[in-house]
Amino acid sequence: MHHRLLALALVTGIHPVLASEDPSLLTNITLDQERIHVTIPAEDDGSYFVLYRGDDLLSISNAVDVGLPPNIDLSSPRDPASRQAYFRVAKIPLSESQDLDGDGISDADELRHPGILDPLESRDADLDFDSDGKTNKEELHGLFGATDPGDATFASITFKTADDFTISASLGIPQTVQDAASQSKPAVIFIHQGGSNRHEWEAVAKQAFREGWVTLAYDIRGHGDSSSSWTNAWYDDPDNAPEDLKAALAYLKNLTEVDPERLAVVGASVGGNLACVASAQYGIKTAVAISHKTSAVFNLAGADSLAFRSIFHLSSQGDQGGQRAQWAAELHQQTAEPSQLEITPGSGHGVAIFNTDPTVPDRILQWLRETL
Ligand SMILES: [Ca+2]
Ligand SMILES: [Ca+2]
Ligand SMILES: [Ca+2]
Repeated sequence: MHHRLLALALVTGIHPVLASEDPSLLTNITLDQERIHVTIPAEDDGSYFVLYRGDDLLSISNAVDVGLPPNIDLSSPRDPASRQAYFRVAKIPLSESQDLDGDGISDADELRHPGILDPLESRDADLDFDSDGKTNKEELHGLFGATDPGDATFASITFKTADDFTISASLGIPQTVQDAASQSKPAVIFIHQGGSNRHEWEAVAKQAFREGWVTLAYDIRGHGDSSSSWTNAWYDDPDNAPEDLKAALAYLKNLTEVDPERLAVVGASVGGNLACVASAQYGIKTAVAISHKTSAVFNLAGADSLAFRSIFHLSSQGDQGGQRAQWAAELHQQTAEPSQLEITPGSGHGVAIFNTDPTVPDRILQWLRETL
């Protein structure tokens, strides 16, 4: 069954223009197996666009998608039961925002918080996405102005490793509507470099949390609040620090909120080495490794050959006289698609490369959006 697009009316201001009178609009309608897509080339002029659907020409009033410029791709599921459907697109100034889902939060406020709020989902208003005790609606309608509904307050938790170490971690579980339908979320583990602790990843973990992902940053044994005294064995002993990561993965897989098929590990230095080990041996979906080292990866894995896949490799140009960049490049060569390599300016090590180029975390987030 195929929908016949009998008419697409583009409403700009008060003047409806039938698509059939403007053939160029029809080039912006595409069909795939599941959905009808309407793409709109639009400048950001302070407006948003709504795709309405109806069963007859006189009542095209069911809002099915909402988007902001630029790159507006509005879509609607194809309904095999109906042979035809009518669509129109409305352009609405953000300053005259509607409340399409009637949840008491304007479309404009919902569009400004993607991943947290949905202008077509009324159940999100009374959720507390960031678990700070205030609902999303209360945050946006605060007596003294709006507060941020996505500012994670991570819970401090501990878990045990198989060899009986106690690992301390920061855990974030975003509260989203999917919980009600018991749909599980992707999860991202963050691992710090040697001599540091889990808080080095806090800013990036907060960004990941905003995406609606469960986040877990832990202290490697002998670091931060985790147990045991300082030892260098965690650098490349396969029976040491890898146990922490295995326990972290087991902990997440045990949470009903987590989709065990969509796990990522992001790490710096020894954390990056562990991310590569997890890619090859622990069945995770994707990884990000910063300032990692080829020999240490193989030592930690206890293996002579490893099949890496889906890793974003990063190093600064000058770290350890350029050796770290070489190792990142050679591990990139050994990684099955998707694999990405970025060599940043300067000589920073681990998360210090964000000081030289503060946009690096954006690309880490983008990598995770595409691969997790
Ligand atoms: Ca709303
Ligand atoms: Ca809503
Ligand atoms: Ca809140």
